[in-house]
Amino acid sequence: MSPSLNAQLSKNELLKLADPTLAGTLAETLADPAADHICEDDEQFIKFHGIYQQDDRDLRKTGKKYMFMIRARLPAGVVPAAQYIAFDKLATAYGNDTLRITSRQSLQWHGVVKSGLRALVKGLNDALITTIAACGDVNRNVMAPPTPSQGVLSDLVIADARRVSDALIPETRAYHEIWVNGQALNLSTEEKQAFEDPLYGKQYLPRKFKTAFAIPPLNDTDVYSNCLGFVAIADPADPTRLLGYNVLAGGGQGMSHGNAATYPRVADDLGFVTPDKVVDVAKAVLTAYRDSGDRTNRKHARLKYVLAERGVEWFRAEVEKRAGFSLEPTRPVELTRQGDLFGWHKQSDGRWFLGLYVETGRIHDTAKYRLKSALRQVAELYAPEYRLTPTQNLLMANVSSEHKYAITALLAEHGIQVERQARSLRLNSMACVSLPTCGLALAESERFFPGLLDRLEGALGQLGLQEEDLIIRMTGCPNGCARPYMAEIGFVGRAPNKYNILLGGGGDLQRLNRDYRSSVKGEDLVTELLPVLTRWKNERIGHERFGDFVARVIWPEQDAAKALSA
Ligand code: SRM
Ligand code: SF4
Repeated sequence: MSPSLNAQLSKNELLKLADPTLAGTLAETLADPAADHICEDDEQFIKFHGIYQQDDRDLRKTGKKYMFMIRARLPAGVVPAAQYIAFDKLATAYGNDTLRITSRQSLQWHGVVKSGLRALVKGLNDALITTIAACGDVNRNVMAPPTPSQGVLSDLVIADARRVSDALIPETRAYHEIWVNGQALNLSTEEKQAFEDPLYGKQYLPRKFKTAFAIPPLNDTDVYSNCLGFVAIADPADPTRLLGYNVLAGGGQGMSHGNAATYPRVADDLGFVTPDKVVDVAKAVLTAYRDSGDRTNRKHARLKYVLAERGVEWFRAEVEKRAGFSLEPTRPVELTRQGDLFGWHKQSDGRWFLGLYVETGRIHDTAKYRLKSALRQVAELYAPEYRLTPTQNLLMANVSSEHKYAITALLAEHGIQVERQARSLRLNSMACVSLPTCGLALAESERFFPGLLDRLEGALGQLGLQEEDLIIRMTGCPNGCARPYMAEIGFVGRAPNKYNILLGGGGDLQRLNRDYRSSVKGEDLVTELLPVLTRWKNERIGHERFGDFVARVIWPEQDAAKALSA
């Protein structure tokens, strides 16, 4: 690399170049009982190991209380019972006694102090779960439809998601040495600098990279919001036969307030590939991004900006060149709705699965609702497979008829109903973690959202709209971790207790919403929405969804008002 190019690289790029093994000084700091936190450079390396250094923001006034968040790598969100039991125990022993289902079908442990960090990560590895590449400038947790209702096709797609996930894992030995063997990587500085990952090279990716699979007609993985998407195409004559996938590229959500050069984006269609080519095409997309993404400005480094600026034709040609084959034309397909199913449903193999609503994805115990204890006991007694959904909910899969009633009874004893668990507006909605753990939060999200939904439910009840399907998402900042820009109603944190309201995403999660109001106080959000909800009730056509009504009626009005004032 020329000295001038080097000078322009962002700080993260220089760090990766200085130690491509990603070991940093993590082993040394872990071995030091006096250290309660890791240094700034290691904060970047440790992300590639699936870990974030955080501090409890509720306690900042009295000084920084350091702690760590650990994220697992769980392709398709599949968690066998034995692993779940281990996860639960680790959360109690080393975390804040909760587990958090993420918006990408993974699990997080929060509130882990440094003295428990290695034990937790080692415990996960002992349960045969890795955290490598759950964060960092690499391919993240691969999403795939968790609902077993699509039978054989689900199994095939989950298997492909796993293959892609495995093929895109970085190869550094640092992770294993530090967390599993509990020792430093035994290499000199020169040897470390000489390391080169066969796929990622020395500098890994310019930024994070996200992959998801979908099975039509469901879009439960929000496939258009991912860097790389695979939409399964089944044989119309035999829906159990997987013909291949439409490949999408260049979706993303994150943006920054007041910076028009950053924006959410819906992915473009690249073409169709057969299942045997899935890994090759994933590698081709990833390396095309590796070599074309912006490494000077991390706010402009995601794949979506490459697609937006160089165009889909250029990118497709680049992918085809690297893959060594041409993509066939995209096949016609329709994704119609989000898709989590709640309550008991029969699987195609005669067994059952139960969809459970998990408020904001937080698995914990309260006096009346002991979800954490219940999930642990069900896992111990009946060993179903747990599956995490991209809307932060949980499925218990592969349950026999004889266990179905016992599980229902056990859940009821813990205050959990399996029928009518909540109204649709809650079931389809989600909020990001935000305060007190997220270092980037500008406003509350997870802790504020349930109360907001209560008030919204009240207002919808007065309009007779309480049973309507609505996709509502909230985040504590514009980074978009709960994918708020795809929602029918999105609330995005702007400052403490202030939110932007965005309206008009589609029920099929293929259309971005648009700004409606900015910097609204938390207590005024429902009042701001009431006029447009009332108009929806009075002016909708048939069963028109809220997002479609906004796009049909409100957006043209906003455009006309803008044109007038211009
Ligand atoms: Fe996220 C950063 C939590 C899904 C876009 N995200 C963060 C951090 C790690 C804050 C930080 O960098 O210090 C948050 C940790 C909070 C905490 O205390 O746990 C965080 N993101 C989450 C999770 C846990 C939200 C949740 O409530 O479920 C999700 C974990 C998913 C997983 O298992 O891998 C999560 N993040 C997302 C998504 C949704 C998705 O991927 O489908 C997005 C938008 C999609 C996208 O990437 O475009 C997302 N997170 C971001 C961004 C903005 C990136 C950008 O391109 O601008 C950041 C900030 C950053 O990377 O600098 C961020
Ligand atoms: Fe934190 Fe913002 Fe992501 Fe919410 S959206 S978890 S506040 S980074």
